[in-house]
Amino acid sequence: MAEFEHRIVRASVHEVALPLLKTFVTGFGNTSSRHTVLVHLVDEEGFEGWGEAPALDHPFYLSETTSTTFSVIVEYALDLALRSPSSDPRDVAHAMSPIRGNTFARAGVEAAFWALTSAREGRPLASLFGGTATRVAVGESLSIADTLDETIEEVALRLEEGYRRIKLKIRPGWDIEVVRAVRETFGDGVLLQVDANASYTLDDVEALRALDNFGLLCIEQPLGFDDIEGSAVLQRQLQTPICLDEAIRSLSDARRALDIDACRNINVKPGRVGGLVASLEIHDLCVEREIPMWCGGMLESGIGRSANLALCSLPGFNQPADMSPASVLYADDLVDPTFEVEPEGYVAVPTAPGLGFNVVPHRIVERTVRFAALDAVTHDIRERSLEYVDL
Ligand code: OSB
Ligand code: MG
Repeated sequence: MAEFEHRIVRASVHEVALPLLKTFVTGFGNTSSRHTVLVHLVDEEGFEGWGEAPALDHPFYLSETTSTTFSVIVEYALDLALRSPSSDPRDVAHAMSPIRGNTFARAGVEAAFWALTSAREGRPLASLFGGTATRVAVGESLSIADTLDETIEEVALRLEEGYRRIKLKIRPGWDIEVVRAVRETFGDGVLLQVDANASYTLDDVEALRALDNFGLLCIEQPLGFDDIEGSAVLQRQLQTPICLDEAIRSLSDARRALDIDACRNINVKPGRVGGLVASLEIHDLCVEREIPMWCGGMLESGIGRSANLALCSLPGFNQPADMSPASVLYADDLVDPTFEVEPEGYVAVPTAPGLGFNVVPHRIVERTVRFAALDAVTHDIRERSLEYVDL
């Protein structure tokens, strides 16, 4: 890729408040406030790259939070990335590899370098990844609701809008009844799956086995967030494929899980696995082992979603993605125009180089609650008053 070094003249980090329309309710609890972290790079020729590090505000999905992500990027990840021998995202990912864990932080920085590289080379992100699909089948991930009627109503709306798959969030006490109600109302033709977000234990095998009767595509992360071994024990007792989300935070986690049959389906989120490079490696592993896979979501803004869409253009992403557009989640998006779901349930893969969408600088500036810029030469952190946030 980059044969010669392009100097980054500006690197900044923004914590941005996103206006969530309603509380997202899952097996790990409620998400009512959503701040995301953005990385912005500008090189000496004026090319820019945006990346998103979409950890949640709280440490109840995984250990990283918006705050830890912001700090690790500002204090460590950006400095290592800027010392990389080249700005090729693979080199950048390697340069950040001394950082243990903190996958969202590393992924956000790496994503900005991918977008920058794409802009410089004038090639869409999807083509840099080697992806060929021009559109991505999408599904919705439905929050746990107060009543079954509410869920039925929302499923009806999404199916009418064309969404190609429904994922119901479940937890003990909100599982078999909601799945049965959706199957009884909409029939067996609907692609349906559930996501427990680590809210069951091996003592709940009977409740989970009861779900085998509903022809689900998968049961996502039934057991503890890091319980790969337990998942293998459970998979032996279930017909429905287990899909791992939380428990796979690297290529080696994915390999370990597949080696012991802890899952037969994988949800790939670039933030969770440490970046797009790791996502591509997990993709290749799943293709080699013929494991169905799909791209999950972290309620990203259009900035993070655009990289996810490019990733989904690869052939191994053979099940619908969690890709509800901003119109479902937020009052508005950080990109404009943003994407919507086409009537047949697809979203187009961006074709323009860079992010493939135009960011709206004034929305980012207005919603930035924490900001830091790195000195381009010394990499010293220059935390500035928010009054000076400017793009
Ligand atoms: O478990 O897949 C999950 C959102 C935040 C954290 C974890 C998860 C989710 C979702 C939402 O299910 C998917 C989306 O981004 O649309
Ligand atoms: Mg999940």
